[in-house]
Amino acid sequence: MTAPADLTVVENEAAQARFDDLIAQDSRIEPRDWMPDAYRKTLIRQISQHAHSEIIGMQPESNWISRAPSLKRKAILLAKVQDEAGHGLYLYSAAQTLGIGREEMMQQLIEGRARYSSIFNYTTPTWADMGAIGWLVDGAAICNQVPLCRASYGPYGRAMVRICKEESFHQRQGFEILLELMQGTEAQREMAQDAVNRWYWPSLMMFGPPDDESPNSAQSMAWNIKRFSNDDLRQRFVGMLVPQAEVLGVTLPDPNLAWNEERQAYDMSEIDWTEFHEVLAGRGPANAERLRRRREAHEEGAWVREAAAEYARKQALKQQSAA
Ligand code: FAQ
Repeated sequence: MTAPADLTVVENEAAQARFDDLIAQDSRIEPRDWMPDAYRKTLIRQISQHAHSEIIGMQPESNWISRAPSLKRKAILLAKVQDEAGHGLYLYSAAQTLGIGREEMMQQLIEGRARYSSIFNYTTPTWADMGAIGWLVDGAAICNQVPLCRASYGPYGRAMVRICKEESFHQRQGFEILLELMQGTEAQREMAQDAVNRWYWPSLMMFGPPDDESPNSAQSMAWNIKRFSNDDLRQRFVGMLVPQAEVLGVTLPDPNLAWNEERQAYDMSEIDWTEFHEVLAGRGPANAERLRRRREAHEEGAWVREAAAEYARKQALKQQSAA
């Protein structure tokens, strides 16, 4: 008879083999399936960071809701910022299926122990920033996230499908804001170009460090979580931007941007990775402000969470007594 300890080893090996097989077949891993601890941890890391990015990412744009230049623009911006909240919720739910609680993730965020995208630590001093965020930030998000629709973890991939559809509308609304400004007065054109100048490089940093300094990429790609490397996606993004910049009439702020016939890709200047690391270390233009505001919002929302929990408790009691 097999000893229980041996049985566990055998069971584990079978589970690992089944997992490896699903990955090799490019199939989906679902919450009920066995998965290696490191796979679970990587997903919790990436999905929670992504969820936090959506929630913190509401702040730079919410800054302009009360100052949008028309009722139409205000309604569109409100809808977009609400969409970002929805994206955060889908992603927190996907992370919860991996065994981490939402409270724990939120606690990590407000205590400054969690990462969120570097891009949301930049300020939005002008209306044109709403255009640049939509065009560049949502554009980069789409480029990075469309491949994530095929991520091997089912709940993450499915959340991404819906998110990408909405990001596509966000990107277009940003493009349209910039187009309108570029067709306006000299001052409006300057404002649009200035916003593009400020957001271009940070949007390229959204894709993460260069491939040879990206500790997580190789394993995430082997697990079919990431499908392309950070540099490949960044390159693809620049290739998408160039013709769009021409339509807009804006200049991308890189004097070395040039088509390389041999590589069939754009050459570009070196990114200022010192700036990226400074922002990641909490020393970006708005890191402190973003966390302060998130903490306040969390405290202000305490009564809503309490009321919802109490309502759920009463509903459960009602159902119990009915049964
Ligand atoms: N900012 O080894 P890698 C949006 C960290 S879009 C901060 O390459 P990985 C939509 C990384 O976490 C923005 N940290 O890591 C929206 C890791 O740290 P760790 C969110 C960064 O995971 C638009 C370390 O550096 N999108 O929200 C950044 O393989 C408008 C080493 O890096 C996503 O999260 C960065 N830019 O690749 C909302 C997409 N880059 O954890 C509102 C999903 C890297 O080891 C308004 N995530 N780091 O301590 C991903 O695709 C990946 O996680 C990457 C990083 C590509 C971000």
